[in-house]
Amino acid sequence: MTKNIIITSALPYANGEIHLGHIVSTYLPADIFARFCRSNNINVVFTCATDDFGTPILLQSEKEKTTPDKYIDFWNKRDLEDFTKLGISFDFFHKTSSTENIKLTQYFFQKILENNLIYKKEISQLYCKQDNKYLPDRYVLGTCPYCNENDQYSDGCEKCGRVFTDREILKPRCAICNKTPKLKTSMHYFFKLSLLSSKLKTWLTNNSNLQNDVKNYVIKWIDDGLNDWDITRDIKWGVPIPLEEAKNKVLYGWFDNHLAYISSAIKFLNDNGKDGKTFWNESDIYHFIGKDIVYHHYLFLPAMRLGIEEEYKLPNYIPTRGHLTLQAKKISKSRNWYIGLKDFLRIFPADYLRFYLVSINPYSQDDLNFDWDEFATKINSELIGNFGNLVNRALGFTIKAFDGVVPGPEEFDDMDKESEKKIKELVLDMGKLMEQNHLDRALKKILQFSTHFNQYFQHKEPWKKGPGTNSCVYLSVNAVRSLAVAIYPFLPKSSQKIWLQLGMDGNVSAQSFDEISNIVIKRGHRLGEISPLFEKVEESVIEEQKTKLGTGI
Ligand code: B3M
Ligand code: ZN
Repeated sequence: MTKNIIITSALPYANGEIHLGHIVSTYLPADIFARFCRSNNINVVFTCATDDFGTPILLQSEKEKTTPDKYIDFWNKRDLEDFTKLGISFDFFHKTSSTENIKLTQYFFQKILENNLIYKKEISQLYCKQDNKYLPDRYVLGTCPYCNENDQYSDGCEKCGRVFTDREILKPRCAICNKTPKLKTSMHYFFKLSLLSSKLKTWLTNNSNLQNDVKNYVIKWIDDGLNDWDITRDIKWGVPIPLEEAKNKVLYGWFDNHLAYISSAIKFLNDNGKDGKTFWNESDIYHFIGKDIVYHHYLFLPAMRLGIEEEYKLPNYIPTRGHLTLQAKKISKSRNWYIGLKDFLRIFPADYLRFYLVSINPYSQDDLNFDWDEFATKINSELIGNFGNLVNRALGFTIKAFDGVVPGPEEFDDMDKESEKKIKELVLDMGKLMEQNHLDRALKKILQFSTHFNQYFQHKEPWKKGPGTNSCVYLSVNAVRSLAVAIYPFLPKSSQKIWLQLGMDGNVSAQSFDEISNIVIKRGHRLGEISPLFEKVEESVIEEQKTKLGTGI
């Protein structure tokens, strides 16, 4: 691993609350990875921002009779609040409408233009006479020209992932008044994506860090032929095109939004006395995304950086994960088939959600399902019954039988030796998986480790105070310490609680990850005060949650 790592999560639209669907692919994996890297003494910059521009936001702020500025400010604050409650540890949460991002976007536009990668073309655009406006992107609903899915917006299809335009969508209708729009001409700027096809293909092919299955279908899109990309919109809400002749036009949201990865990271670094641009270019760069925005991150984003001669480094990794369904049905806000993050965290601790979502979330594009019963089972049997049980038992017994003072070991028998080996090997077992982003599998290793120690404790029966009791207590308490450090990236709050119960100094977040496998707690160490870490999830509470779905409550 290198010394500098930049981590970004896909930017939430400043348009409505964060729900569980957002968390699973992007924010949680990125946070766990960021915490893991920090524990490895790497300089991590983990940034995100709200995605402020574009038609949906303009549309919604119009509906709510407020200004887009006020509207996005509200959601920017609210999103950060919600993320913080979940323990998402952004170093900086900015905005795509920030001065820094507007400047950087205009700089990219100008540079790409100078490099002859932008041309102008008069096109016909859908225009609604009733509402008196051009209707880009989400102002138009219709049928996907590739897979025939109905009720898609004119900028791309949620079902098949293809990106298209309002001229291509079938059976278009105005999203404001539902009337069929007419065509009207307008001058637009196009980015020569097609010209960059072979460069993009080379970059994708040579980058062995990208997940192969995603890479392969993106390469297939390139082989099928890329369309040049219309980067202009005839609306007022967006980054102004820095040309006198294009006064009433703005740049498309997907031209500026991913540039906020760069502008936010650099601002944060510059504000903290570093040279942000140099840091960016010397870092390993990770953009965490969900699979619905593959096209934008594997084509538009690298194409723009290639278009200015890689003045800003391209990503090394684009960890891409699947969608979340809820009780096996598609998440939908309008049908109230969704769970808001804030509401969830009113009822359950953040670490419960983190535990469950990681445990069902592989490093792949497979879709995942949030299931209330499975959630309760996982928390009650794995987190509490296995992990929490070991912590409770080992520490509780030390308090009861040894007055909270850890005894020194006796000579180890075979079982003790095997357990000592488990401690020594834990960091290797899970560290590699964490580096490779297999977070679910790393978590599984931790649970296997605590299963082992539960069995060991049970087998040794220290409450009988026979020979070997001291070794058992000594090793079990040390195993709990290893667990506290290992579980930190996943369950930051609970791991700090364990740390305090162990009577350790400072903060568990300051522990270096390779210390997981050291036997640090020695004879005579005094434990802190203990209390149960977790509370069981009651069936009645789960049933209540289920009834809230789909009822509009
Ligand atoms: N704002 C959210 C989405 O399409 C979009 C991501 C931008 S990442 C640069 O899911
Ligand atoms: Zn209309």
